[in-house]
Amino acid sequence: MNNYKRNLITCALPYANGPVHIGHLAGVYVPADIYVRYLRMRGRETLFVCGSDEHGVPVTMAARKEGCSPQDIVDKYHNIIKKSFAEFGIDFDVYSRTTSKVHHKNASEFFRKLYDDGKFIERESEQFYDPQANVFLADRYIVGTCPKCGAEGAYGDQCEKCGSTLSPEELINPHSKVSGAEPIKKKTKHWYLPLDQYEGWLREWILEGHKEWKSNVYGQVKSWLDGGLQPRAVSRDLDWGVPVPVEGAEGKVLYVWFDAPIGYISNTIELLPDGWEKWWKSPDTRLVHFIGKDNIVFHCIVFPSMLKAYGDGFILPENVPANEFLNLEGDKISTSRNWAVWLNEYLQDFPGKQDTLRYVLTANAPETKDNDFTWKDFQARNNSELVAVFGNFVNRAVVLTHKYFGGAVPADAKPEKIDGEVLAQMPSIRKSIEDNIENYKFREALKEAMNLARLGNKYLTDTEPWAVAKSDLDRTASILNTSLQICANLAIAFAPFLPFSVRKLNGILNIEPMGWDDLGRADLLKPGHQLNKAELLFAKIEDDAIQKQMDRLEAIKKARLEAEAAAAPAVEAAKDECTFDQFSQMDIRTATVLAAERVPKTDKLLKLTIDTGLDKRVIVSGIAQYYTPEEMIGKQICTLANLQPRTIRGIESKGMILMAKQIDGTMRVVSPEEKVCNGAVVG
Ligand code: B3M
Ligand code: ZN
Repeated sequence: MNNYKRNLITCALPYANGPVHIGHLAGVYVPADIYVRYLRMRGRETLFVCGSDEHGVPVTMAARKEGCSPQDIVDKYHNIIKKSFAEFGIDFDVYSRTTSKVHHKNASEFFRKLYDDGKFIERESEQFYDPQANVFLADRYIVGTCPKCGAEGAYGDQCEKCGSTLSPEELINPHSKVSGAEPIKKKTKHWYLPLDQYEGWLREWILEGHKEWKSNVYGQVKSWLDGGLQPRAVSRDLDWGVPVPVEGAEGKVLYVWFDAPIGYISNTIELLPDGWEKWWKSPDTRLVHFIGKDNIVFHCIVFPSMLKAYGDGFILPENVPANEFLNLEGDKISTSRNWAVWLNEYLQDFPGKQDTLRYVLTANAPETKDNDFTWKDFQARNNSELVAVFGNFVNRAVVLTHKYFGGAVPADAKPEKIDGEVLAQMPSIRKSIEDNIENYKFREALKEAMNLARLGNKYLTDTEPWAVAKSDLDRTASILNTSLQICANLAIAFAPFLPFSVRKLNGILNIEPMGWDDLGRADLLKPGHQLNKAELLFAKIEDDAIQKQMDRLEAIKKARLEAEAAAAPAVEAAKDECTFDQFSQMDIRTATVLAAERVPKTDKLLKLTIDTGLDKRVIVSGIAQYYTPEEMIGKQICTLANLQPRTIRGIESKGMILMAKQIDGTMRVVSPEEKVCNGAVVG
């Protein structure tokens, strides 16, 4: 355990532009909650801070889509999100919002101090502007045809259809989402935080000082730093946000990623107006940010640089255990495509089953790589782990105690070696749970807790107290005593993970919640202690409930595919019919590019030497705009091998390579899905 006096734990502030889904829960909120519950059980002074992120373009976009004001949007979703967290037992000390008065004042003062201290640079730049609506346009507010896949409605920063990252300049027929007008470029002034000035300091603090950070986090920070940091604009031309508190900054607000992390501080101030400083400015406080991988740069580079620039004793995060992403049934979770399991909807379909979701999301947490949530796995883990192992064990122990001993914990009347052996494993399980939680390995920690339940379940199966009871009640008493001690230990081991079930278990065992230090003890329940009646901790999930969820997703996917097909871009007109013979006359084969070089004095041509399996030959191909020679070398391609040779720029070209031409005219080579031998006939 660390030696800090207190722990300040924050969770990324979710954008209040939609409800939260299982991806949020798995990546950020459940792990943070487990961690906080654990620290509290160990008697550590801990503050758990979160709130809604209510500024920025995502909110104004949602308002436009739903035809209401940004304030309406954030009011609606802030409440839905806050309720979902409470319902799932994510036990924040404060859950506030960045539209609060306290935050506006705090963020504004924060900016002003950096401004007064000369920490910003001012710069003019050209930004996209809607000449009809007279507003500057964030990249997301510019839409057009995707140059990569031809989809309509691609955004200035990304095409949601093909996933390509774009810049507004690349869009075909760009127009403003606000008025439909074609955007123009216009000069505007903004304030920048010169991150480049913090590079050396960041290197030393993280790359030298925090080699223990998770490799995904450390690696991302390293590649940002190795790439060189640029000054970052901290203001925007937008009418929604914290106004820039500087004269001559009308119509400008703080960039959402500048104000949002300050929200952690504001929300602490709101909760503890007189006591917040010890949480943010004392070296005795350990700050840990729980976030998703897309937030790493902001929490490891931008926000720390802001705090450093501010000075005044602000502490920096001691760790930033960011997780990767959770997919849903093999596809990326997406709010705009409605590909998600929303927490509010989940609870309508599975009332009371918060812990099942907490369990499955932790058991499958995307801690080191992206992971997939499937409804079948959800059902299997509920039925064969929670119900069949943990629930079944507790239920058997309690029911048998009622049956043979009137529900009173029996004395350890006739111990045998196996009892001691089983109980002796508890301290090492405890140690393993601790080590894993303290290293942010929650899925491993949960597995260990489940191992304790497995141990108990197996012990009961091996000792068969129901059979022993026919001849030896003293021995039965010992078996049940041992089993009940394990049950009580389970109520500690699972408490950080499954708070609802543990509350129920404590009720059944008729005990108060215990501290972490009691875990591993074999005398938690005294002989004679009266249990309450048995109740099932978990209920089986039937096939039809799972089918219903899968059908829902299937319908969403089908609707999307149909909509995409309807909106599909025009393709080249169909060609005339050909006969099979005509087709089979074409000798199409796989080949590997051995060498590639530009044909001198042309922009378009590459000279490729390829191995066709039949021979090695030279092909001149018009792909230099799409591929560099280096990219082509080693690639496996398909070639029309029996095309009549032609001389191009004095080079004899034998055959051609197969290319897919997209509607914008760009080309990609056609390659076998996996490597095959050269000379394989394609047809
Ligand atoms: N709202 C981004 C996100 O949900 C953002 C986090 C802010 S944390 C200060 O990905
Ligand atoms: Zn696209």
